[in-house]
Amino acid sequence: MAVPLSGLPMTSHDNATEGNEQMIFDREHECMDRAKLAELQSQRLVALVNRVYERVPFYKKLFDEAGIEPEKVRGVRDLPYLPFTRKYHLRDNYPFGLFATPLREVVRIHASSGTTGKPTTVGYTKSDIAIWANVAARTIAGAGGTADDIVQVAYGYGLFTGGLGMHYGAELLGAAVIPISGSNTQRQLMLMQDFGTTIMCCTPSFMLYLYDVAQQVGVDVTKLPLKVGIFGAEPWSEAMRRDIEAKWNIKAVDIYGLSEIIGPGVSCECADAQDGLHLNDDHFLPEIIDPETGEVLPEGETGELVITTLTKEAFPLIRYRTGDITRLWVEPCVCGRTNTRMGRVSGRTDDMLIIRGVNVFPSQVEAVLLMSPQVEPHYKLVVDRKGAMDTLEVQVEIKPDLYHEVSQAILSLDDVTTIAEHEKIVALKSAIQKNIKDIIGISVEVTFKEPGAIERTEGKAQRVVDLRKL
Ligand code: DLL
Repeated sequence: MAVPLSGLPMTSHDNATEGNEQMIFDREHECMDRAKLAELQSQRLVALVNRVYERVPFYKKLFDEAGIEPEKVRGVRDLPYLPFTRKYHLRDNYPFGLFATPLREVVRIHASSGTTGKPTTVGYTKSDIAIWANVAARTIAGAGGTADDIVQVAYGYGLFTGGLGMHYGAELLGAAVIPISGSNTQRQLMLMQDFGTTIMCCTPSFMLYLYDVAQQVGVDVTKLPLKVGIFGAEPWSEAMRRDIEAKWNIKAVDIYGLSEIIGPGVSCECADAQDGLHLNDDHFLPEIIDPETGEVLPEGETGELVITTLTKEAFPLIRYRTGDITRLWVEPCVCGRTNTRMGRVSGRTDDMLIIRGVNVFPSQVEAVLLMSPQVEPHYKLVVDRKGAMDTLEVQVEIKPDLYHEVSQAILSLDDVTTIAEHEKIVALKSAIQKNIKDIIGISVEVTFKEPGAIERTEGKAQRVVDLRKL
């Protein structure tokens, strides 16, 4: 028997029936009999494989090289034989080479960080946007949201999928959306008070930061009508959940997604159980593989999450390696949902960092550093968390000739900038910081090091030191 979420009003929306059943937005698909679901997934997979083979030259080549004949694919059982797709395939086909529909059918384009200078592009048809709104609405309903709620969307709006994804989901649910986007901390707090926000959507670190600011400006957050937060887009922990829940006196649920697959809404915890993220597997077919061998792992084992988009038109992906480490299980939840559950993302298979919700690859920082002829490609990224805020220090070696011009003391930059050498160094520092902000989208602190100061290794360079304790 499902346990209703204490403290939440049990108001109804279109799919409402009895008790906490009203929290399930798309009962037909979220609570499907697993055998029926497998049939649906199989039908969708067969259609998808044939569609991409016919429409996307990249897939034709990929399948031909792997000896896959689309007409022989019969269903989900054949999935492990299909080749993987990876982030570099997106980069190699930038910007629209993997689209499976003509551009005239595309109604939206988003993008996220690529491994180098160029972003990875994703496109949506009208039907894709409708599916996205549906899965996002499922997540908000699962968190306890209804048409009576006021949803403050403090994920960024723009090329990032967070803002618009949650926005469309909340509207489809019939809730009132406050599309405030990220930042604007004081205004966030003001609107939470004045508009009576009941559901907050943002990164977990931003929610902690917001709390600190509320303390500073004297807002008693426990008096707010806020009841739940839908937090994701970056890794966080059970300890952070407890901290947020205690400070804000709310329920905090974990939402997962990635732009390549659709954006937020791939999976999300229900507020009833907070026990695994319900993965919308009628649209996104998940597998867990051993990242080293590529072999599919049995249910419950931890490995890399691989997703096949079963229904997307403009930008379908076959066996996309997300790089995210997690596990999957299929036991039905106390909330009544039968879809696959996914554990918290516990890490990455690659070196992607998430700094204040922005995905950053060390190679992107390197590409920006290389734009400055005065520095060497020897660098180290030091990530830390000051209060609730992630910080990134970019330590980079300066070229020997410039170093000879300026003394080591000047490199510390802790003096007044009166002499010419100082000014030169200060200008270089701000130029690099500005380039990183403009190109990658995050503020960093650049620290210059003398030539040879960054440790050299014979094997893979250790570029990142992550001091955050999540
Ligand atoms: O972060 C989409 C999103 C927006 C998800 C809002 C949730 C809420 P990308 O910018 O493409 O998309 O980044 C995707 O972020 O592969 C994970 O590594 C990480 N990530 C997303 N959600 C979580 C989470 C959005 N709940 C990448 N826990 C993914 C841990 C997460 N990592």
